[in-house]
This record gives sequence, structure tokens and C-alpha cells, in this order.
Amino acid sequence: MTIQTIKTTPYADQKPGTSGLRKRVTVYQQPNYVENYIQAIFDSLEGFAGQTLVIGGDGRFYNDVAIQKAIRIAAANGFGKVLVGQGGLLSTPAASNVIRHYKAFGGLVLSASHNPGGPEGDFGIKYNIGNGGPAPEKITDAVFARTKVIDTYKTLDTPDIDLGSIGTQEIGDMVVEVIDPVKDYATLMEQLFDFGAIRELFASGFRMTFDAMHAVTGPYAHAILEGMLGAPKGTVINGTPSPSFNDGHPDPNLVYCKEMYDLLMTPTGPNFGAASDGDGDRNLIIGKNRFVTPSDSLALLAANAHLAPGYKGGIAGIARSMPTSAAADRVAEKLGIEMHETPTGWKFFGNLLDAGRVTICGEESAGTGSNHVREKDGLWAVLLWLNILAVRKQSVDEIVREHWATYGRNYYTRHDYEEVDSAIANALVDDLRGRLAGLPGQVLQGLEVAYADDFTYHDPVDGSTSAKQGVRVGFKDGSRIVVRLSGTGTVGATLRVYLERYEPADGQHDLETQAALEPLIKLTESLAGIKARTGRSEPSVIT
Ligand code: G16
Repeated sequence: MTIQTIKTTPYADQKPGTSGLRKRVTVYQQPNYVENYIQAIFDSLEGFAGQTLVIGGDGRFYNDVAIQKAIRIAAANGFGKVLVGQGGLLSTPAASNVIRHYKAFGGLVLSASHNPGGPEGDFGIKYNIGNGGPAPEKITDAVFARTKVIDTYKTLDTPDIDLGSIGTQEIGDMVVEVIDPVKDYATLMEQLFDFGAIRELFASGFRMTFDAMHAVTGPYAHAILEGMLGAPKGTVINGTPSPSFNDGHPDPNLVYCKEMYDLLMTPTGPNFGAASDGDGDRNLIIGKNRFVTPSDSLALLAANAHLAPGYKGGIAGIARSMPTSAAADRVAEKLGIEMHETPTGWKFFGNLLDAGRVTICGEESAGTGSNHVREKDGLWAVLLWLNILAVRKQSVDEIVREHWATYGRNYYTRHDYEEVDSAIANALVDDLRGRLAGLPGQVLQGLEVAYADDFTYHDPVDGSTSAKQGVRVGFKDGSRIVVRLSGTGTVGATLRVYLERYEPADGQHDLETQAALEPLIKLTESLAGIKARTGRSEPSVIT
């Protein structure tokens, strides 16, 4: 077995986005595409000789090919050990836990999250640092710079490594240890939550459906919900990971989980429905007759976290991404704890969590998590909900209504325009930016503009600044319009419009969401001219 140094030429399109490098599988299949990117990551790091690297993926198409390449390149670059999930599987939160638990130098997470899989679908690679979280911009910028000039990569001429059985093997000077992907994660969940109370809840006849969407959380959900917590067999559906997600779209929202939503709206349906995405970091929460928006879920989990043993001492603070509704802010205010607003991307929570300034974080894009790992965590959110339901002995609907009656309700929706021509989308946002200075003080359709800017984040921990993170127009009554371009799409641009309206504790809490936000929808159109400029008559997805 010898280390080989292979000549290569750079690709111009390896700029990491919101969450690593996401591209079509066909792009990743180009010669040396994976090799260049992984070598560029290692070239941007220092001090890993002899250290441990964690590698795992969501099992999507090309996972098995890329993982073999990654192991060979890691060995040739001098890592001492690779920890890899059996079958190449690790959910993103489980990978984060493994990195932290075994004090690894970092990890490679192979996933394109909620994007479709299969030969025509998407693939992705993300580097996580030793705290278990996505690499900060300082590193991703260095990686991108390196991809532009890379001319060689190192690998090992070794046959494929057997990832099917648990145990250790050696390749060159490096040890490869294949681990049970579920075990450490399940142990962590058992420490955080009152499994006894949740077991009793299921024993009392409480019924739930968990849709693993043919993705990575299947084995975790089977083991924890049906195994450790005693939920009846059949509670977990679509629980066997498939490389193409059974030709589905593993995005847990009301479009792709419509069947579950309909089931939860019927009188004979289960009490609780939940789902997670391709790599297991997102969540969908639906109670009987009550869908909980991710923004509300963040606020509710933060307000009730103390009911779970892992958070019984209370929480230090809350962070949310800028486009996420301000529902959590009201909880933080009442609890008298820190509240932070960060740009979109889980990586921005890392410093706040490491510094102990926040305990719970969340995003409108169906991500919630805490300081137990440094990724958002789909099953964690489901288990915290179950813990709260078990203790409060109320329905989801009752808990949500009580919350609104205490804090008020933030009506919230996101309208996505997918696969828009990039030049048109960029020009639209640029023009909107150009109009912002004149807006404060103006009254638009009866709403007075309080502020209008392009969000700039100043990290309070390391002092770094991230500019141009999304256009926001805030109104005196707490309403808000946010427009930004997604950093996770793989074809053209995805334009996201986030709309929010606040109704106080004694206000109207029973309006239909789109109707409640209709004036803001109209106002956005008059400000940004989305329909006229993109030629779209309506959004591709409304959540
Ligand atoms: C990633 C990031 C999230 C972000 C989401 C959507 O999630 O980790 O922080 O909110 O993308 O980002 P965008 O609006 O730029 O598409 P995931 O689940 O795709 O890894």
C-alpha cells in the first residue's frame, strides 16, 4: 500500500454554501471532483496528523463511493484514525455527537440534507470542526480559495474498505473503526429526556406516527421510539434508508408530508405526528388538529425545556436565525435570558453555544437543537416534544393555544420560488436593497416601516462580521418582510420570502395563516415585483 500523489486541475464551482458543498450527483461524479474538494479541506486545516476524523453520511446515492475516496485521502494525508458509521451511515446530529464524544479533530458529513437523492439527485460534503459543528466561514472561505488552485491530491492505492461489520481494520498507517451509528446517540437522548415518563405516555395509549422518509433517521427512530420507549411497532413509517429516498423528497414539510398532515387532521388519527429529513437534522411537528410552525416550535420548546431532565436547571439563552419569527424572543424576554439573531446557517450558532450563552437554537427551516451537539437535531426535537407532552398531559393543540394566550401569536409563512434564473434573482434582490434607505418612516398599506436594511451579523463571541444576509423590512406593529436567496439550492436560484405578523396575547389567534398575511404578501409584491420579474404566478412551495 503506497501513498500516491495524483495531479489534478481545479473546478471553479466548489464554493461551500449555507451548509457545505451541495451539487447534483452528476457534478460530483466528474473526475477528481470529490478528491479535489476533500484535499482542499485538509489543505485548509492544521495539526491533524495522527488525529481522529469522523466520516458518515445519510446513505444517499454516491455515499458509498465518496466515503471510500474520503477514507483513502484521510489515510494518505496522515490522519491516525477514522471513525465511520456502519454501512457509511451517520445522521448529521449523530455525527456531531460522535465528533464530540470521541474528541475527534473533525468530521466529514456526506449529505445534501433534504434535497432529493438518486443518480439525478443531489449530493453534498460538509466539514465539521472539533466542537461537532459546521466549519465557520473562516475555514469555508479558505477551502474555497484552495479549490481554485489545487493541483494535486494524495490518496492510497488500497481496495475498498468493508464498512458492513463493526470493528477495526488498518489501511496504511491509519485505523478505520466501523461503529454502530445509533448507540452513542441513543445513550445521549436517554440522558437528556425522561424516558420513563415517555414510556408511560405510550403505555397509556398515546399514539404517534414518525415518518423517516426512507432516510437516515429510520434506524434511530426504530431503536429509540419503538425499542427503548415502547411505542407500538408501526409507529415509525418509511424507516429503511434508501439511496434514492424511494424516489421521494426527504423534506419534512406540509408539501412532502401531506398524507401525515391529513391523517393528523382526522378524528381517528394518532395524537402526534413527526418527521425528519434526509440526514436527520430537521423536524416536522404536528399534533392532532394542530400543525406547529418551526418558529413556534422553537419558542414552545424553549419555554418548556425545563420539563426535561437535561434542561431542568433552565436555559442560558436562545438563538434563532434572522428569518425565523420573533416568537422565541418573547419567551427569552419573559425568562430574562439572552436572545440572539444570527444569519441563516447552523454554523452561526456554534460560537454562542460554545461560549455557553445560549442553550436552544432554531430556524424557520425546520431546524431546532441545543447544546447537546452542534447541529440541529430532528429526533431530539421530537423527543423533547414527547417529554413535554408526557409531563404536561395536554394535547399539542392545548399547549400551543396556551402559549399564544401568554405570549401572543406570530403568524408566519415562507414562500419559495425555486429554480429562478440566477441573474434575475440577484437583480431583484439588488434592486430591493437599493430601495431600503427610503423606507423607514413611510406608511405602506397602513403599516409604518420601523426599519429596513440588509442584515449584517456581528458575532459577539469572536467579533467577526457577516454582511448581506438578507433584506428585511420591519414594521411598527411587529410585522416583518424578509427576502433572501437560499444558499442550499443546486439549480438556479431559490428566492425565499418570509412573512410575519404579530397578534398580541389578547388578539386573534384563529385566522387562517395565508389570509392573516395577505396584506404583507401584497406589499412584498409591490416592493419587489417578484411575479413580474420572474414570470411566476405563484410560489413553488408555501410553508
Ligand atoms: C441548511 C442549514 C440551515 C439553513 C438551511 C436553509 O440546512 O444548516 O441553517 O436554515 O440550510 O438554508 P437556505 O435558506 O440558505 O436554503 P440543511 O438541513 O439543508 O443542512
